[in-house]
Amino acid sequence: MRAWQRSICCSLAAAPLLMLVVLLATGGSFGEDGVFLVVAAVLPLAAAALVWRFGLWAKVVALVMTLLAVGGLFWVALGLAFPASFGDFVPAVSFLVGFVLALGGSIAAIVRHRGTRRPSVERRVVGGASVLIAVAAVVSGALTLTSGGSTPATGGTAVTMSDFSFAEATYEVASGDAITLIVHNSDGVVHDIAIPELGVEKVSVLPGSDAVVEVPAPAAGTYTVYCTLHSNLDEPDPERAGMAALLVAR
Ligand SMILES: [Cu+2]
Repeated sequence: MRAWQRSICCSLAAAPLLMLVVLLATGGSFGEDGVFLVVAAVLPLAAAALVWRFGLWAKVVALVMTLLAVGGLFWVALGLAFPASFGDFVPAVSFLVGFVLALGGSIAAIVRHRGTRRPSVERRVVGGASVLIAVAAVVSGALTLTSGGSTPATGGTAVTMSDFSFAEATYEVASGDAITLIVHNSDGVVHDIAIPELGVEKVSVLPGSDAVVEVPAPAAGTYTVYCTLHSNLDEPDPERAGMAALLVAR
């Protein structure tokens, strides 16, 4: 297998594998997310094996699979916004680099005639890609280590997020007074919190960090609290919405 093919495999497969490691290392359970991540890691490896083994048709298949990977770009865009979250940022960079290499490589493999290979160009591209991912990993690792572990905030209702859910199904607060939520994220990836019915816009919570969320005095009632990244905002029932909980004001 040629260098750029290896590089594509590694960077595309590394993204979900890295997320899986972060998920398990931070106490998350394997579950559906784990299965999804394993499948996502195997797909680029299978595509590369096809290209390596077979001829033009396999290259076309690889190109189609690359285009399917566009589906993964939504969380890439998301992860790139959080360099201080290793578990989001580094897989995103790795995936994006692998995607660009795969797209360019697949097209070049189909278009190019035999004997017009440019090994020196390929080597330089692959080298540059590796350096880019390594720099992203070092910078993001440093930012993640320095941003987490700050003095825990106090003086409000504690809300903990772990294993892609809220620790409690229901949070009870007093109605009629403004309240403060101290939101702690014990996962290895970014979560956020929003309470649309109370006009509380999403606040991001970095891995291992706290966020202080001010909630304007709620009237007595029940409100749905969402992590907008991992839930369906159109679903008021937290059981079905995904990463959501209830805020009950009495
Ligand atoms: Cu979340």
